[in-house]
Amino acid sequence: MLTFPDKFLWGSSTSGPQSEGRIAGDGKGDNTWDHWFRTNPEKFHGGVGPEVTSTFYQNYESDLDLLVETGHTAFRTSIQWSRLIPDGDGAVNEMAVAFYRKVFQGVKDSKIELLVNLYHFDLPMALEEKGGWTQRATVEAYERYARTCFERFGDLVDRWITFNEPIVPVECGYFYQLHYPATVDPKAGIQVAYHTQLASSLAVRASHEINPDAPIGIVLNLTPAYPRSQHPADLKAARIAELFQAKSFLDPSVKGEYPAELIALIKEHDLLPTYQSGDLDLIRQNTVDYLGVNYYQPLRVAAPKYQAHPDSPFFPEVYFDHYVMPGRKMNPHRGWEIYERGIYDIALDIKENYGNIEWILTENGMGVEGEEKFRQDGMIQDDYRIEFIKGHLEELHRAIQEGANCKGYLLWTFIDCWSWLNSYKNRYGLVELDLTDQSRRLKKSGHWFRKLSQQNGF
Ligand code: BGP
Repeated sequence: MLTFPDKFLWGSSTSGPQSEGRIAGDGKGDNTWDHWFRTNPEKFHGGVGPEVTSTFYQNYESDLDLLVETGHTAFRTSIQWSRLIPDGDGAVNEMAVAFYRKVFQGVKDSKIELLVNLYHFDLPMALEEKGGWTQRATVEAYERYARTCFERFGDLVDRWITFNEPIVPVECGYFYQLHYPATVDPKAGIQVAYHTQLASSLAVRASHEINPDAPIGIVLNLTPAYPRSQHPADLKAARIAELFQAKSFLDPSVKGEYPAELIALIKEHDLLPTYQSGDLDLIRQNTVDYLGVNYYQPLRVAAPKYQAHPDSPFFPEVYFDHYVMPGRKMNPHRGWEIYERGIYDIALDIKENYGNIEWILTENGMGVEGEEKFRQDGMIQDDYRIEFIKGHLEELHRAIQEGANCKGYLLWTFIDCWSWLNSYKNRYGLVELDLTDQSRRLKKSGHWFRKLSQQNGF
């Protein structure tokens, strides 16, 4: 039996844009996903957009009962900026305030620790139309939005989160064309990354002013970059990949400063963002109280085989190739590598290089396409998910024994939810969602998770 520390948190994560859905008259404004689905529905798996998702807006009361039934002692969701402030800046939608207050109160009444994220890839379209995160005005609007959240919900929220995986909209929006505005513009991408960090630091400052007792953190998708070999060229590739992928937000968020090598590389490509005097002091003075870590799969890299064409726009992959390790263990239902040991390595990195700051594993999970095929006697028999969770928990437990400061494990996700361009392709939930009538049914893992939480281990 592996027993976790006292008061270890057991729960799951979801986000507003992936679970709430929209109904007529709810006052929600468009975010970039609503807009993009209207103009380019073909980009979304199966032509399924963000309109309905898992109807949490209507069904939250019975869904909160399911949190209890599946043994949650912690729950993480996000406020949709475009629901609270439909135009991104300006008037507050009071219906949204009422909705979030009811949800948060319900979570509190169930004695579940509540983590609330302010931003999960969902920029209000009105701000995107003015240039989005490339503009300093968006940073200022975000700070006003964050302050509104702290003032309106501060009495109900246990832990705040400024951003979820902030590197993802940078990579996907300005390099790989997987998020709106789906462009290739490295200069804009780096400006966006910088503005996002600045916004996060401003939110930390505001939160400390308004709710000094509530910890505030940032959620990063961390993985060490594993080099193909110990060849110096592979080691260099891994070091640089990690600078872009992880340290670009990890260092300023936790240490209050950017790695000098990252700044030098960006300068070399003439991509330094515009900034104002005082910004770097602000980042230095407003570091996070704790860290959220999302971990699904490792990043493996090798030295680049080819040199980039001089006319090609800058990509971080100038410095590394993605590497497929022979014999890797796969989740065949999602196409991602499974490498449980990654958790242990992340934990030790945080312990040794980031002051052993308190952290929570805020996402980890196994996506499965076509999960209906595992139904037997009316229930999804997701033993593969239980094994996946156990494997990662063993590594987490080992790290905690060695002094890692991890306070909880949140699975992605609670009820199967809609996921960006993948829509409902990959199911992750402890609870199955039937898309034909939106009914919910516990999976085998939902029952198992309750026991895990009750026993504080397995
Ligand atoms: C994470 C995101 C989540 C969720 C998850 C699963 O990176 O934070 O929002 O989407 O990935 O992704 P997918 O459905 O593409 O497998």
